[in-house]
Amino acid sequence: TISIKTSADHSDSTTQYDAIVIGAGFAGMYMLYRLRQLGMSVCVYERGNDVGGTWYWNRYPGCRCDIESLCYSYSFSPELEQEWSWTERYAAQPEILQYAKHVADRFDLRRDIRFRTTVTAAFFDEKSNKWQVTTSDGECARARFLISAVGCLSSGIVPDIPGLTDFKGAWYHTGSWPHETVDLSDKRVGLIGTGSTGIQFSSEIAHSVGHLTIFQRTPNYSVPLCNEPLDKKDLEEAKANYRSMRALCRYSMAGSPYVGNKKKAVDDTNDSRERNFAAAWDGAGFSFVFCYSDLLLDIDSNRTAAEFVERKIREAVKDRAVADLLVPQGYPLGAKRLCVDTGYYQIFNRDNVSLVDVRESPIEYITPTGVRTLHEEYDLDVLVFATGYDAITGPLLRMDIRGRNGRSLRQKWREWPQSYLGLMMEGFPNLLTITGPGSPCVLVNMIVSIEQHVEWIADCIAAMDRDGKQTIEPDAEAESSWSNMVDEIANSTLYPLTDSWFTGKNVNGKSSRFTPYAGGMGQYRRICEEIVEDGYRGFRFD
Ligand code: N01
Repeated sequence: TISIKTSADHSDSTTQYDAIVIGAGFAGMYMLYRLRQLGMSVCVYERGNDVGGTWYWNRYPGCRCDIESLCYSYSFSPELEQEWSWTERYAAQPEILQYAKHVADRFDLRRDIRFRTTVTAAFFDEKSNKWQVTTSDGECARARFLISAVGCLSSGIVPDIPGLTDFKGAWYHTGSWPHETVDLSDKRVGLIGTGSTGIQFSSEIAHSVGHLTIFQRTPNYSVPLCNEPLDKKDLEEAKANYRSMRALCRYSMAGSPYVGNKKKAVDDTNDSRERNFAAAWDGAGFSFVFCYSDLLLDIDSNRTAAEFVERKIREAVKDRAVADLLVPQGYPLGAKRLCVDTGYYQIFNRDNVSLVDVRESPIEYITPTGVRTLHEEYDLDVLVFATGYDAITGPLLRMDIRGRNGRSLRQKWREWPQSYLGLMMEGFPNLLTITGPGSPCVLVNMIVSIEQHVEWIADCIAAMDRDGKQTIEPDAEAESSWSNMVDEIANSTLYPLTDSWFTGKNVNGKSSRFTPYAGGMGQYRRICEEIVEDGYRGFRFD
């Protein structure tokens, strides 16, 4: 068997570990915990000052998770589950960050995390079968396993609009919001972007700013969050039933305990459909999209939901011309990730909120005092970019990763980010990607997705150790047939029918493919289990 060191080996000038993990968000923290249980020496590199990943960086006003807190939390420790008490049905960012910090303290994780350190490059040395990793402070370290826990939405995009450097006011991207309080009261705030982030941000600040100008290119479908405090009784009940709830999440479609309606919307009567949509609108939050089984599969069914949401938007927004602009057109509900809000449409009834259609009147440039569109100039004190992310592959390709024969991941993924199970790539032995492209990742509750990958990786490493294997790598055929299947499943859904960060079309020059595995969390988990039972079918060990 392979001898596993229990502490970092500094015997040559490059520090050696058994495993290097990139990122100390929810994925990296749990990976560290599991690798330590295997007795491995581990270094986690984290570019932030603390743990939390997404929830460390996204501190913008209104930031909140739209997956219920009781299931957007780790399931691996029953003690942790019992001692932590969520205060709201949907937790706000500060509470989730507090939870991440609590986990780091409770399991003493920080001593193996190198904060303020960005991994810039990694190459696989075929002679030693080790990964050599270079960091922003010029250090090198080597490890047998390189595990990416970089997240799917961690590479923010600020659009290249001329004049931004001349802007005299303050500007921010929501994904790197300052730690100190940003005083927006009485300010003229401009917001570019109306995805999940822009919708949360604007709903939160509209009441307290001087004026809010929202520059909208594409209206989004949004449904009410229906957040509420969790009282003592709710919590006690949830804590008593954690195990059965987690079991439901693990084998569900979207990693949540919500059991979707098996009925198809097209098969329902108008009256019953209206009642069903109304009930989902009044309580399901994001799960609105599962209130029929075929809303993401059948365009006619989808249209019934879209029409319902359109009626709700028109009921909420008094000014007809503004409502016209807010109603999404020409793409299916949920094909861009469904947004979830608290009073978003209502803010447009306020005198201090205005909506600018930048599809009709594009932003031409940023002036020292505001934004100039084709038809008008807007004076602003603060400009906020809620303009999204180079998603899923972006955070991986930001690093110069090179596998066998010096081949880079950027080259490999130029056309299409092929992987096996979203976990590994042919030509890149012992590189494992938690929630990589080709896995359910962003389509499901991320924590459920993360835990499944982390556990699969830890079990795989333990099996390799038992069998005396040094490296693991997928076969080219297994990788291409998996990637083709991911593509086929995507094409059987409505997701590819619009441009979005799901398809990569939001990034100039990015190859456009719908990369997440859309077959559901439960089905994916079963496939991973079968592959292991089948002796790690599709993988090669040396
Ligand atoms: O990013 P997005 P996000 N000029 O890409 C617009 C998760 N999340 O940060 O659609 C003008 O969705 C762009 O317009 P268009 C969640 O999974 C979860 O909001 O390209 N506009 C779009 O409106 C989510 O889906 C939570 O025409 C420009 C917006 O910017 C994902 O993160 C909360 C532009 C970008 O929307 C990403 O959401 C927040 C330009 N040059 C986020 N460039 C919860 O849990 C871009 N846009 C609740």
